[in-house]
Amino acid sequence: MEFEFTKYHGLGNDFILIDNRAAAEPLLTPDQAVQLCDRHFGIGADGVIFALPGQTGTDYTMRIFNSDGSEPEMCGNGIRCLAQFLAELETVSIPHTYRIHTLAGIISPRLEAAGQVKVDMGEPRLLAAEIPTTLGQPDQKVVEQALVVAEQTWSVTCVSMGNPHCITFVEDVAAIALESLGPQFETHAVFPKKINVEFIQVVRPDYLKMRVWERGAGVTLACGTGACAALVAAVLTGQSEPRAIVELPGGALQIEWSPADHHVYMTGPATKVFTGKFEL
Ligand code: ZDP
Repeated sequence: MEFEFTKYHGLGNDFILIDNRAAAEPLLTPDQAVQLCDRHFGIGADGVIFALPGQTGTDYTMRIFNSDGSEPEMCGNGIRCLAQFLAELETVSIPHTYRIHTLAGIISPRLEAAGQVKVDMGEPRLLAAEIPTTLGQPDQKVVEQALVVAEQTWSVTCVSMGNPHCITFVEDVAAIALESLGPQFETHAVFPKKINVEFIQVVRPDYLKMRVWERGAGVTLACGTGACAALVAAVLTGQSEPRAIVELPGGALQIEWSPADHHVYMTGPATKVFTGKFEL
């Protein structure tokens, strides 16, 4: 069978987008997604995103498979790409807000001028049981808890943006051995659903630098949910203002944890790269 796809990226976090509006289940299996994400034997991407019909009164449903075939609840860079993809399929006028059903609840990306998308990411979830992690008490926040990884004790803060994140503040993100530390955090026994791993350098209270190891995808150039989780962790630990720029290897996102409604808002670009066809 022949499939059409469009390749998008959000700050170098790249995805294969599939028009799945005519069917309620993804047109591809997780194994096929792994094959397509392969950068040597496939198209190459950090994940495959499906634009499915809406559920529970929403405009559309987003499903995503990571490059290892696992299915995360949410994807921040991905939902900006999905919004641009849908806008192109339907030709909408700007600004336009979509309500998208995800495994992390309803998320609303808003298309703005100059290819920017501002996403209402909802409220962060902070209790240990919600992350989930067995660090600390289930009904308490996980803020600056000691965690031993690679024979070193790290002070970690955990935040769920629908998907789980473990944030560690460091002096210099460039000095972190991400390739070796990332998988050891990701698969640590205290994280039953595994974890996305962010190392953050606070440059100023309104400017954070981040490097990320993603659950199911490894080192990526950017992670939208991770940038949101990092800003929340920086506010919880008194290091940042509620609005800051988060600089990732692929570029910068503007993140705000609104004191008014406690939602996190993420603003950044989503860029179309090319369209193509493949056969499976
Ligand atoms: O939670 C996970 O398993 C992540 N790998 C999902 C993807 C997150 C993403 N990078 C983002 O931008 O939020 C797409």
